[in-house]
Amino acid sequence: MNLELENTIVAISSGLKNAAIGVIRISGNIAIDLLRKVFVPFNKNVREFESHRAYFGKLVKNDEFIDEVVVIVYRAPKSYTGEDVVEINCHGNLILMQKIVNMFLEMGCRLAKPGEFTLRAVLNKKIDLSKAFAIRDVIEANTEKMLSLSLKNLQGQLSSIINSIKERLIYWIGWVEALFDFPEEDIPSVNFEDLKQDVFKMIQDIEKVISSFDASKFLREGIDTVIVGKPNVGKSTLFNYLYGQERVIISDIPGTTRDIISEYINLDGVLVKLYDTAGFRKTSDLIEKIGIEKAKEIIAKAKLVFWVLEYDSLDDDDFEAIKNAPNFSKVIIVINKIDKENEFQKIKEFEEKIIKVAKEKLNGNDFGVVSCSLKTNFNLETLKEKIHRLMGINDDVILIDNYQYEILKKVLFYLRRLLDDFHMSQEIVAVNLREALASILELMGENISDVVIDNMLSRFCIGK
Ligand SMILES: Nc1nc2c(ncn2[C@@H]2O[C@H](COP(=O)(O)OP(=O)(O)O)[C@@H](O)[C@H]2O)c(=O)[nH]1
Ligand SMILES: [Mg+2]
Repeated sequence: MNLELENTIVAISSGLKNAAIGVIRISGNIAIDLLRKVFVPFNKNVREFESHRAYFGKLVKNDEFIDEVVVIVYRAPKSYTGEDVVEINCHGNLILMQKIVNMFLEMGCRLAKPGEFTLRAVLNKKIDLSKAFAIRDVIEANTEKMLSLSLKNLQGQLSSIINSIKERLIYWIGWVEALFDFPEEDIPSVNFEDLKQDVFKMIQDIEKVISSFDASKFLREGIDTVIVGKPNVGKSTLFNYLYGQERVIISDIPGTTRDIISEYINLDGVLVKLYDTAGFRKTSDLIEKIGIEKAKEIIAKAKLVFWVLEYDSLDDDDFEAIKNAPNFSKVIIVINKIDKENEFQKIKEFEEKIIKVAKEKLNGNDFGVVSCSLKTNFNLETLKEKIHRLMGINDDVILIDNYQYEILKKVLFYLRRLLDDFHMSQEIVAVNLREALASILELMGENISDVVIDNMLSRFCIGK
């Protein structure tokens, strides 16, 4: 890909909508010269733009007044991109903002691609790639949880782990390669056991990050979640409870819900796409049959399944409902209507029976059990906690995306191979260390590939 780094780029950074204020960003070596041509400061004493200062004035092009604006100039290398950057704060009218952008295009700028300012920041080593991805995540976060975790990466959580591994790899490469060149007495008195121990620790650090991948994915993409069960157990009541309002018709007539109903729901910071389905039972009703078939399709791709049971009742229809759950999905077994039982002991016994049955009947799925009453709202908070716990979502999650996951797996591969082949030769150790380092550099954006560039340019918004 041709990055055309010599071009000065321009874009609207504040979003393509009308708002009180709009921000236009320009980055590149002619940015400040161009500003000089069209900006007239109200303070007559201003001769030259100082870095990191705001100037109030007007934009004028060929004697035409464009807008009153505040401009901020950041001189290279102390700017977001590492190049000269100008930020124009104008009135946030879309037509006006486009006019200003056009003005700069006519003077020789090029329109920035999405994410191109950030890409330049990476290429100019202002930030590393994990921080660049964190910036994207902060901008795109659609729940508080996602936001707080991406802010952690912005502050360097992931960067510091990767950076530490990078430095240790560099140290060990230096040490091993020195062994080739120098007699042993000139080399620091560490030994191969220390190297092994440290590689082992690196593997553990990376495994910890990788273990967050599923949770990262759930947070980023939302969780496809389906409520299944036989008729009348309380599926639609559960849907309405989680949705927070009456969305689905609830009745004691079995077979009330026939179509699939779905809504996006923010469950304590986690985005869930929740599906209510028709109850599973043998039926001659054509519409109900179609509903059940559709439900099976939804279950087949669900990441999370609520299997709703009614207290003290378990039969073939219950099992039919869960039969199509894929083995990768997590299952929360909701034993509903426990308000019908006064004796706590009996509820406990039923729960135990269900746990036993679940171990037999599920395909090894991770599952949790919650006994509750959707009528009296008893124990419903536990239900939400269970979702977080089962999906691995907690404050320790380190957000990574597919790209980072794939590279981390590569690093793991080389480090594990290093340990496996340790006895063979110093050369083999050195080769594996070097391969691991190359992947780590790729991860940090120091050795940036076209894949990363495409990834960044396609997944960022314009102006960032
Ligand atoms: N006693 C009791 N009744 C409930 C509870 N939850 C739901 N119901 C009732 O069970 C019936 C069936 O509920 P619904 O949500 O339509 O079940 P669905 O067919 O599985 O969608 C309705 O009359 C609900 O009011 C509960 O916790 N306790
Ligand atoms: Mg229903």
